Amino acid sequence: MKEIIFVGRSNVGKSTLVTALTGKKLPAGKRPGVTRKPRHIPYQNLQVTDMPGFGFMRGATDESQEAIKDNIVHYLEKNAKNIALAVMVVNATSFSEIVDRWNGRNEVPVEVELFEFLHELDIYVIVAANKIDKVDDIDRTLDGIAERLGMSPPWKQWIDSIVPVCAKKGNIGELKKLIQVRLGKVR
Ligand SMILES: Nc1nc2c(ncn2[C@@H]2O[C@H](COP(=O)(O)OP(=O)(O)OP(=O)(O)O)[C@@H](O)[C@H]2O)c(=O)[nH]1
Ligand SMILES: [Mg+2]
Repeated sequence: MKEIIFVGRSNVGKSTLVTALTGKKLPAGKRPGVTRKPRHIPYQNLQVTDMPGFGFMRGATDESQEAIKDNIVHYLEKNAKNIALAVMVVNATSFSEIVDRWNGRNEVPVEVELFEFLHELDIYVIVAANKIDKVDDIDRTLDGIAERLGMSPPWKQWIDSIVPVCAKKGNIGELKKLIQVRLGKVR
């Protein structure tokens, strides 16, 4: 069965978004590190996979955070052929700031690394800019996110690949449309 995979940093709202999409109530929470194992939910004639988040996790050692990241990479490599598309969820309110902080230390930000890795595996990626309810200037914020992922602004040039969402309020209509369009192409 083909799958749609939801990936991203911990606490960005992956599980909330999967719940909004599938109707299946999943554990979500204020603290990072709620989802610890890939969780599969039936959706149409395929399955949606809610992945653990990478990065900071409350109560987890650096080693176990690294191990979770390795597991995600391994999972993607092993299942790449079966993955119809990936939804990379980002927190629209903090994405650019985090990326700039890493770049300032001459490190490749994990989310940028993941984005490129998915492309290397030939997996189509839709970037879902979540928590958009907390953003004042949506266009400016999305321009900044697109730019940091190598998509030159304005973001509206990339409407097949980047979409604002509010998982908490269930405002995910545009994401649903993008998923449908993409699935129509791979089926
Ligand atoms: N303001 C706002 N908060 C949101 C939105 N979506 C999710 N959240 C909140 O963000 C927090 C984390 O949500 P989760 O769905 O658990 O995030 P996750 O990415 O699955 O986290 P991990 O499983 O730890 O990786 C929760 O407190 C959610 O209520 C949104 O659209 N807007
Ligand atoms: Mg989760």
